[in-house]
Amino acid sequence: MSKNDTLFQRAQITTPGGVNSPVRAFRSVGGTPRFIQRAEGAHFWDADDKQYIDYIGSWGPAILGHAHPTVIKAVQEAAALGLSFGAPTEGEIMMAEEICKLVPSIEQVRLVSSGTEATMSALRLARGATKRDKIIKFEGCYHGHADSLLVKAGSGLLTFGNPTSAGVPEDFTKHTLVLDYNNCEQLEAAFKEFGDQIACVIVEPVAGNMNLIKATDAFLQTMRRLCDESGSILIFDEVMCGFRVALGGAQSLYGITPDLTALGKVIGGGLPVAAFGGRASIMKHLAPLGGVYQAGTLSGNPVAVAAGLTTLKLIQAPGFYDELSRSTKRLSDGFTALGKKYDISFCADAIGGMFGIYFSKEIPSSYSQMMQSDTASFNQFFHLMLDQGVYLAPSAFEAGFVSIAHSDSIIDRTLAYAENALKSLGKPK
Ligand code: HOZ
Repeated sequence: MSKNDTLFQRAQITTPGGVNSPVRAFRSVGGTPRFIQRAEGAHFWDADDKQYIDYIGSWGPAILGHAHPTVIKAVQEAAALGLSFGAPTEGEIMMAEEICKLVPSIEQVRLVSSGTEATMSALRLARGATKRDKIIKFEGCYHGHADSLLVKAGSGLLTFGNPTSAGVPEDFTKHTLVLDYNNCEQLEAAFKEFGDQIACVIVEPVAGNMNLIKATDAFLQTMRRLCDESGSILIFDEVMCGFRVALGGAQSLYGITPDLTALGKVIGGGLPVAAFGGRASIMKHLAPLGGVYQAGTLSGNPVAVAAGLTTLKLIQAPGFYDELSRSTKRLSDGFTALGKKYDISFCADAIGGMFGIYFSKEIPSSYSQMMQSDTASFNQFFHLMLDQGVYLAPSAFEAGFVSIAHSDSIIDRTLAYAENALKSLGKPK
């Protein structure tokens, strides 16, 4: 029995499903999760000391590659000064200044510890500032596990949503309207019906939780206009795509200014830092200035901030995003070319350091299109890649991540393994 098997059996005794976050359990792809013992650059090693090229990068944060020496040094130095104070530090000011400089729509920012906290707090702030209850989200966008966001579409187009998780009372979701991603007509209809009651629209401008799906310009422009016309707040959830697709986030690529932005992942450089921020006129509603309560013992933790701040400095190196985007595109173009070569419904897409691979004829643009992809072929492909030492996200519905440490030779090796895998897959159509 492998050490991974032994650890998985042991883990299941004391931890539900053996993991601390469900997708890590390999339930959708089957098999034994790999227990990771160490990581460096573009690679990690499992409990059996098998090396993998890592394409999840801790689900986004590892943009510099794992264990970047400058980040590790900053963390060690900060740790030596004390792990947590529960009182403000200069590092938090520097972090806030850096975020406001890099994302101009953010005039003020509050640091928290997870993406879920960031989106949940942004939502409460939007409701508090507008004194409205209703919110709009989009099918397939994941904004963390706050109650009112674990919601799927209701029975009709303009009916409010139903819980997607046990334990979420229907009452908690009755203010959440769930619309189709990239569907401007539905947005128009929703605002026509409920415009003056809508506190906010929350969206992943580049969705990364239904695999990678890019918003269209028209979709984001329509929601910006409708929010302006109705006095609703536009929240960009850039927990995944912020500092990932471009230095200024997806908002800088699309040229759209949200009112509030949620950030996470890259801004912590691998430690738990997330943030939400935006217009000062909205942020002033937050305690201690205003009546919207939010707090956290480990918010702005000095060690986590040291990792985040150092990461934010390093990603500003000249040409960083050009290089990251070039490598990611090399990978996704390579995947697509293989799909064509073997006449398989298999293609890929990329933006900045994020990519998606799809067992479908075309790149999907909505959740329902994504749901039609061939997940059985993905699962086979996942294991064929894993066996060759490539760790892809263990679900057909997750995006992939490339780091600056993924050299051309690592990517070309990945593509050679993908070719082997696709050849042995046969011809799923
Ligand atoms: N929220 C991630 C999936 N989109 C999973 C995070 C994790 O398991 O680490």
